[in-house]
Parts: sequence; C-alpha cells; structure tokens
Amino acid sequence: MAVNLTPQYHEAEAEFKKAQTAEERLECLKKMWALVPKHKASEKLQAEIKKKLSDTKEEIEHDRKSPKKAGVSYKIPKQGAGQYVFVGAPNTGKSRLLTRVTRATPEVAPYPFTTREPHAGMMEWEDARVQLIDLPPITPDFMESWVSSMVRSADAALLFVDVGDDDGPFAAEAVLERLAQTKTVLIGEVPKEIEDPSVQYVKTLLVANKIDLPGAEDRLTVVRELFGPKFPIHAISAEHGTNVEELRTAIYQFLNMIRVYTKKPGKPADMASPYTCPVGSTLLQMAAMVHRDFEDQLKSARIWGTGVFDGQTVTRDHVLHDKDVVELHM
Ligand SMILES: Nc1nc2c(ncn2[C@@H]2O[C@H](COP(=O)(O)OP(=O)(O)OP(=O)(O)O)[C@@H](O)[C@H]2O)c(=O)[nH]1
Ligand SMILES: [Mg+2]
Repeated sequence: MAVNLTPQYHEAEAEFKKAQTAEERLECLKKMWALVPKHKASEKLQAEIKKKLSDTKEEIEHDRKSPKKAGVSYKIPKQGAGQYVFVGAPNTGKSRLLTRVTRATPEVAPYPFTTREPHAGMMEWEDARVQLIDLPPITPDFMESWVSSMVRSADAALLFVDVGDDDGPFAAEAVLERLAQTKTVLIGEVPKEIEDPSVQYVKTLLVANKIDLPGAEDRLTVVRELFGPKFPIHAISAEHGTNVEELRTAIYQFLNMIRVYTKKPGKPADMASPYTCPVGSTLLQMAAMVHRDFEDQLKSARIWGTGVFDGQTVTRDHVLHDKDVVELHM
C-alpha cells in the first residue's frame, strides 16, 4: 500500500535535510510528524520520524548540559599573514608555547593527551599577525581523524621535539611517519618539482623545546644530527621564554610574506594594518586583495618604497617590496 505523502510533507522533509543545527532539525521533524498520514501503510515511516525526534531531542539536551567551548571549531578560517599548525608527540609543550605567544588559553598539563581540540591564537609580529593553531598530539597509534587534514591545509607547521626526554627525538620521528601514512610530509623546504601530486608537503620549522631541562643540550645534538638536514631548528624553552623572541621572528619570516600599506590620494598612508602578500607579488595581485574590482579596473598606481622614487607611477606588473606604500587608482 502506498503511503501517499503530501507536497507539504515533502517540503518539510527537504528542509530537514538542509537543516544546519539540531534545533532546526527538531522543528522540521515536528512538522513531518504532524503531516505524515497516520495509517497502517505509513507505520514504518511514523516509527522512523519518532526515533529521529527522540534522538534529536536527546542531542539538544546533551549540548545544553555540556556546551562546546567557545572558539573551538574544526574548520578554522585563515587569518593574518599565514596559518601555522602545532604538530608533535604528547607533552612536548605545544599548548605552552601558544599561551606564551598569543592570548589563547589552551590547557597546559604535565601529562600526555591534554589537548583534544584545536585552539587558535593570533601572534603579533611587529605590525603583522600570524595565526597559530594548537592541535592534539600524534603518536604511532593515535591521531584524530581531522588532524591530518588541518595539517595539510595549513601554510606551515611547527614540529615540536621534547629535548627534556630521552625519547623525544624518536617520538618526533614517529609523528612524521604517522603523518606520512596520510601522504602528509613535513619538510623544511617544499621541493620545486613534486613527483606524486597526492602528497601534500607542508613547510615546517622544528622546535626543540624544554632546553632548560638537564641533559637537553646532549639531546639537542642528537636532534641536529637526525633532523638538521631536513628542518631549520630552533631550541627554546616555552616555559622560561628562552629564544622565544627569535622563534617568533622566524615564524613570521618563514612565511615569506611582505607588508604593503595603502594610501588615499592627498592623505597619509594607513600604517596601522598592512596587507600581507607573498614575496614576488605584483601590484595587481596586491590590489586584488584590497578590492576585487581592482582586478579589472586598476588604472594606475603610485608607489613609495624600495627601488622607486617617491610617488613614482608604476605598471600593474610592478613587483612589490616589504613596506611599500601604494596609492591605487580605478
Ligand atoms: N621544563 C619545561 N617544561 C615545559 C616546557 N614547555 C612545556 N613544559 C611543560 O610540559 C608539560 C606539557 O606541556 P603542554 O603544553 O601541555 O604539552 P602539549 O604538547 O600541549 O601536550 P598534549 O596536549 O598532550 O599534546 C606541562 O607541564 C608544561 O608546563 C619547557 O620549555 N620546559
Ligand atoms: Mg596540548
């Protein structure tokens, strides 16, 4: 026997499929329940809707009791000059560094597997900003399923090695191997020619952390032997701040970006918030960041900065330098 559902029912069901939140789903399910014909032929469908209703109610109840922490999301939109992910074995000091160089407050604890969700913070460097994302740890047996996709989409990574622990360098090797299983390769410099397009290379700085602990210098020698040929190495103490300033500079500079300021005709330049674009960017590429319309409508530009005289008129393919000031004309 046919169930004979009304167009209104189908509409409610389509809305249900498109619903983004549990609350929206609940509203749609209530409508579907009101609209479903209550006879023998639709018993199975009625049971399905009832089950979904009770599951959804439970889900809402559960979320209310344990709300997700603010700021936590698994898709973190890029901000600032570039996005870094923090990668490493448990307890290597990833979260501690984030608390030191940003205002973010992930939990820091003297035991492994403290971090379960990504935490993002913005690091300021001079007048530029870099987005840093602390991730859960990686071991040979444990890697959250979403971690490798976040690593793959980042602009760069920090690989943490605990030089306060004899096992530190080997735990870091295991992290690299585990990521490589997902065709994600951390490397100091991304090769110019990529043979296997399914492999994602992520340029990476190695952070040898806990340099303050006894025996750390000897372990650092091991780290340099094992990883020196592959990664730039920064030995720091996230806890005490040793070499953290140098690391901050390296984090920004490794992104290979330039800062460009804009000015309006007859007005001083806006020096408060630079645009950041990759080294080698042309005027047109930068202008497109300021406004999409410039892509077609950029008529001319004047520039103050490196390799030009003040206020020189330049063409669209002029290559910009760090700290150039540009005046764009439509
Ligand atoms: N002595 C010393 N201890 C540190 C240093 N950095 C972090 N720690 C300590 O190491 C422990 C682990 O630090 P976390 O920042 O929680 O480590 P994590 O890498 O985020 O750990 P997971 O979240 O489990 O991956 C904490 O007790 C920190 O206080 C450091 O430079 N020196
Ligand atoms: Mg942590």
